[in-house]
Amino acid sequence: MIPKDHPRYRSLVTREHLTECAKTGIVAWEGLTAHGRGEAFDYMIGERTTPSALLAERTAAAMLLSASNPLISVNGNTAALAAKEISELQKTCRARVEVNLFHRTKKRVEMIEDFLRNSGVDVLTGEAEKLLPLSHDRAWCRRDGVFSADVVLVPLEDGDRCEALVGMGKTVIAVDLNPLSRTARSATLTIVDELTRAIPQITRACCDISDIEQQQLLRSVDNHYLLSEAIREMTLRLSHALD
Ligand code: PTJ
Repeated sequence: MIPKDHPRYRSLVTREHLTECAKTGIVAWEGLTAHGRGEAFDYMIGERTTPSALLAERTAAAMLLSASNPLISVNGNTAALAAKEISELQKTCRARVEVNLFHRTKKRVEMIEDFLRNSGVDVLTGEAEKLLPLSHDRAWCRRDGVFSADVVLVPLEDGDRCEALVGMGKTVIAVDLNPLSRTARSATLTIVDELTRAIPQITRACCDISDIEQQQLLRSVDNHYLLSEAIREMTLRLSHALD
């Protein structure tokens, strides 16, 4: 039992939730270590949405709203952490949602799809095929899923698929607290923010963005600048950590 007045209450409750989800199979056991890496980077940005992350989130909203076929690709960690938030974003930007897993089993895919549906997400159904140029199981997707999307939001992605999707000419938006990861560096746009803060910020931006702001953001996408800013914000915070 985690006491409500524990200074790390939210973090501990999240860990407990992810552990429970790992026991049921929604989260891969490897997903727990991935979460730990994310937590470490979240410390470095001060567990808040930084100015550069907010700019990336508003740009992501502009990209999703201007897409003809937007898609949100969901894995185990994303479903466990942010199913409700994904449902809200889907309603706002009319994106399709598809479950794509690295540690893929048919049972896990079905379990995560049901979990998302119970949170109000409209999840793509139908047979997946090995359609992406990858040697691992992230190659599996549906023809009307990631394969045909023009803009793909990929929270907590692995670098291989991110590179493959960019190589296929897609606009790829990553959410990754690690600005040094291959995913972060190869995506069209990377949001260096914690998933449960990032998704609601994108949804909010989808609701209040003007046409003028949308056009401005689309004209000025610069992932290298956003990653440099994220690293600068971390460095600044670290250099004052013991003040
Ligand atoms: O459910 P599956 O089978 O598809 O597997 C999912 C995981 C997450 C295990 C798989 O995609 C994986 O191994 O991912 P990586 O390569 O460890 O990358 C995950 C990235 O997400 C890391 O760079 C973390 O820093 C980052 N991350 C972890 N938790 C969060 C996060 N970024 C934002 N918000 C988080 N909560």
